[in-house]
Amino acid sequence: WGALGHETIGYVAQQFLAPKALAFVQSSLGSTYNSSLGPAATWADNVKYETAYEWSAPLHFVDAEDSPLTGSCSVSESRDCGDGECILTAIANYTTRVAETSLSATQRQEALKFLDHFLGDIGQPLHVEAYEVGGNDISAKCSGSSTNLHAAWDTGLVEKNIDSSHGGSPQTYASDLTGSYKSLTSGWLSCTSTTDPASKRSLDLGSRLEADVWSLLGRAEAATITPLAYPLVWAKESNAYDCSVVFGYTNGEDLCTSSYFTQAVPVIDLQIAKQGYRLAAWLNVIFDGAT
Ligand code: DCM
Ligand code: DCM
Ligand code: ZN
Repeated sequence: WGALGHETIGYVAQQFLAPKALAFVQSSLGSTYNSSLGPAATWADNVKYETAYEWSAPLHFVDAEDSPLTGSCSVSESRDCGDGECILTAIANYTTRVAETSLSATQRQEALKFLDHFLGDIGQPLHVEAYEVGGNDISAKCSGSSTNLHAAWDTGLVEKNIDSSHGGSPQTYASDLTGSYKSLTSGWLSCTSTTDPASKRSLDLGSRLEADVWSLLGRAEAATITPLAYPLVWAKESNAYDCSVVFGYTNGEDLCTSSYFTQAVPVIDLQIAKQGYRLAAWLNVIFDGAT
């Protein structure tokens, strides 16, 4: 995703943080980022072009060597992330680091900013696809401008959607999404069948999807987080869209002014809302789950 998509995901997540996760986010990010996952979500994209952070560029995606044009979509950790340098392992790594109290405040802030960003990117179908360099090598048109398929999904389609339906603002988009998807969120967290809400102690989410967050916290308390399992589930879910809407354009179609746009928008809305909610749930498990 581009800046607007990432900021929206951060703003969605910020609404659902449990007390300890919220306290960590606020003090770690501080005034530089207005104490919020929204403004901090784009940091990882800004630094990847700096020499000092070049190493982080491959961590924004996983090149799934599947075959979306023949209807065969899949993600495999061994096949697609064999060198251990992809978004799956990055999420596992920064999950450990954000909670590691022996690291410096700067290192833990960096881990938080990477998680804030990578839980977003993993929901973008073309960040979970090797074909034509994740669509970067497929030329496309968006509202009359020349672009490529990847960039259309990162920015062109998202901007048109935010401008035409959400007042041009990522904060407004985030609150619109939170309202529309409230009843669906429990399914977004489930990826194993084990549920054990062992001890519903001091977490006070008020009306904010308390039961759903607790069902994940319960699993974590019972079994500890398995850092790679969840990212793989999320990756497979977004990769599946590469076999439906993503490559379903016709030649020369303007992606942002045609039926393609109408089909892409519900996927973009869902993926952004879902990853925002999962980011909050993830941080809640890390910071509030073990109390
Ligand atoms: N930082 C940032 N934006 C940048 C570069 C760095 O917010 N473009 C943050 C990341 C670190 C801190 O500032 O937490 C110090 O970064 P560094 O160690 O790269 O100087
Ligand atoms: N990207 C991707 N998969 C790849 C290569 C790149 O998802 N195999 C993403 C990262 C950026 C965008 O595509 O969001 C553009 O990449 P770059 O800046 O490397 O051209
Ligand atoms: Zn990115």
